[in-house]
Amino acid sequence: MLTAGPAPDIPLEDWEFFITTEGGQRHTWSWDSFMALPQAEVHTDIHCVTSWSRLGTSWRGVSLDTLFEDVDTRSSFATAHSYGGYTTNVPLDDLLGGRAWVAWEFDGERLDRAHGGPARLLVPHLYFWKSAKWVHGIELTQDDVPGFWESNGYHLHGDPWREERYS
Ligand SMILES: Nc1nc2c(c(=O)[nH]1)N[C@H]1C(S)=C(S)[C@@H](COP(=O)(O)O)O[C@H]1N2
Ligand SMILES: [Mo]
Repeated sequence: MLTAGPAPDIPLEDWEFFITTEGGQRHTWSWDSFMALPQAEVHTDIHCVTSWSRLGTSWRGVSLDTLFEDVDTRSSFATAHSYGGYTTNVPLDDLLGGRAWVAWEFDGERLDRAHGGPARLLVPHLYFWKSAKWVHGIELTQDDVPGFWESNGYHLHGDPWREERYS
């Protein structure tokens, strides 16, 4: 599967990234404060659950480790929320340790709207439906709450090497 619903249009001056914790704290970044964070270059393969893989893609963005630096949480799970309403659940451990980014550049160009611009989640070690396009923020949860595709029969975790496709 590819994209559910139309691509939302988010002007950079309205864009915001949030992380909310189980205790009710809300951390937010404007586009400018997000761009002022340390930026990472990522070279990786990506795998869609239905058919395709793309080898050797290049991205630039901010590591989730950077965004979580000041976040105090005891949650084990996260739900990524996208502009437009898409959600996907990921264990918090899969977002940390240099394995996930909020990416805004693809192959040297600004990420275009069709592919999730201004910014998308990039979690390349999981199936690509976890890489939420038009990402708005991360909600931390104590329980693993199925997101959009996970509620429609796809796997809660989605590791391509274990072929975790369907639940
Ligand atoms: N917001 C949002 N993100 C999404 C999706 C979606 O429907 N909505 N589809 C997912 C799926 S199934 C895939 S394979 C990739 C497709 O990304 P691409 O359009 O850049 O190839 O986005 C993922 N992220
Ligand atoms: Mo997909």
